[in-house]
Amino acid sequence: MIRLFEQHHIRFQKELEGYWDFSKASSKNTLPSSYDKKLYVPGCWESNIELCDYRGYGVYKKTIQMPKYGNLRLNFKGISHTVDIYFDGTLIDDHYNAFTEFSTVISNVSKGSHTLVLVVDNTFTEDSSLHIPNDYYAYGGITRPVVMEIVPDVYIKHIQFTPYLLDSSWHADIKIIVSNCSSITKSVRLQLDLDDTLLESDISKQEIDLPGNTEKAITTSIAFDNVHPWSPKNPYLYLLHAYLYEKDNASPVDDLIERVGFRTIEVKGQEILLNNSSIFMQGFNRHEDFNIVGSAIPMQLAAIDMDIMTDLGSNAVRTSHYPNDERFLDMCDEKGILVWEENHARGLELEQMLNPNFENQCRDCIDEMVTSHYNHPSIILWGILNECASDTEEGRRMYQTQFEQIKTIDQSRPLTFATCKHFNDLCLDFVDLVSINIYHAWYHEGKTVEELEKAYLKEYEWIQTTDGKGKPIIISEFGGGAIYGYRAPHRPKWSEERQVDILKNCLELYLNRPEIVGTFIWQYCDCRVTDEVWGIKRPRSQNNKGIVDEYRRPKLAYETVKQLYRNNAARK
Ligand code: ADA
Repeated sequence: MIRLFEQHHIRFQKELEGYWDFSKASSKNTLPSSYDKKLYVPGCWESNIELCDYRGYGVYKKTIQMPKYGNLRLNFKGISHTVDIYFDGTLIDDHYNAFTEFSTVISNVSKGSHTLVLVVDNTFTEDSSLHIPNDYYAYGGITRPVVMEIVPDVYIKHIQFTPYLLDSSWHADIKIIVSNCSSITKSVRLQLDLDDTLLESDISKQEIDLPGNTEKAITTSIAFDNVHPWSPKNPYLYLLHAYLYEKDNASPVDDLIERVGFRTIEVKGQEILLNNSSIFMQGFNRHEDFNIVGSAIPMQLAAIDMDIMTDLGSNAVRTSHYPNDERFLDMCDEKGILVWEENHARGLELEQMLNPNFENQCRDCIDEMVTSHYNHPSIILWGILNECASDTEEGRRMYQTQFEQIKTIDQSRPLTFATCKHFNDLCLDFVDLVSINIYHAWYHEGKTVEELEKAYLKEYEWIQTTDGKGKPIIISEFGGGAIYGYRAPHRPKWSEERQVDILKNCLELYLNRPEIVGTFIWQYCDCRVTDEVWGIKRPRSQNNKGIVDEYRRPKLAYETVKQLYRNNAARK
């Protein structure tokens, strides 16, 4: 499955799902002469028993059929974590980061068979500043869908839909990026409809001249009558369909469908407002990890996660700590689940942020995340740099650069980041909401609600002396570890009983503070961690703070969280 909705009625599109030839390789430049395995794509190579802890280079090969002569566009939704792409033996592209999509266009491809070879690398080297030994696993493989398309010389590359209210009626700014992959100037025109109703707009009368090998942004603003807003309770979605016509052609030569929702999100005082109504986000931090399939979670299993989180009474999810599979975001759009999506980074100290690749790799991740996920109404917050060096001047410069980059693409969503630099953070002026990761009952002392409250208030009062003063607060991480099946009457750490106590006391405090607008439990499910460095710190080489384990088996705390979240939802 490519998306949860059709994105093209005109453009040829085909997912390259199925077995690909596979071989390990000793380096990224040694293409194998033979392939000894077939691995299923999408998938992690760790799902193959002989590769379950393989860290190295894996070469995938697929023969593809071009049904006709034309421009071949390859769209890679996620390859973990670095890839070199060869087409008919020629290196045509490369990409870093498992969690963001990218595309490449090969012009004038003949009809018939062609060979696609992907050299995938999940090693830990200086070249990788974000995929490092960490408290989650850096899988290897083609972990999200690969899609082949045939596009005309000028095609629709992106659509950005920004809804807003003006005198209580809905409007939207619409930006359409068209790309000319030929070397000659082309003249085209565009047309838009919403759920098959033609949209009258100035762009449908515009002839657009596009020089060879350039892109152009075409913008318009449209007023909409009688549309239903998107909200968690009524997640109303519309299909925005853009058609591209070449000069004098009566029929469109390309199209792109985006699914959109009419909603606004803003921070006012110590509240976060969705369509001018105050909301409270109660949810989880969710790693994309489902035991035997690793990070390559098929949608049937992602749907199980959606059902479990909904059953628990949660209305929000944080994509800790990287951009998520867009099909999961499609599910959040349909189910009305609120999303905090963040760029890829976890717990990098200044020395790691000073890796010469770090700033460019963050820049590319942010650009790809915000551009490709822009239209999801469920995404209400952009986050960056979880628990990085926001307590240093050099780190502050990088936080500022990244927030400014997001704002050049999207001014419609509030910004935040999860800090653990308690009493020392230097970056609270950059955010619309202050988000803190606090583990008083786990890493630090403090068991009773009173002790937790004392510790929380001390930090809240400090925040009021900084640029975070008066801003809404999100408790972006809190919780404790529990080994599934470990029960002990004296409620020690790692027992399920202790996790109940921690979450009960934390939620009783955090759900009842007026300045707190969100709670994200750490974490939804147990997840595999990198054996290097983290294996010794994490029993079973898993981060065991899930409410369910890596097989989605509920722990004792499941019912406690369910009751507290559901009661809170009923009150709000
Ligand atoms: C941090 C981090 C999480 C996880 C958590 C833990 O807050 O953001 O990714 O590592 O600690 O389990 O300790």
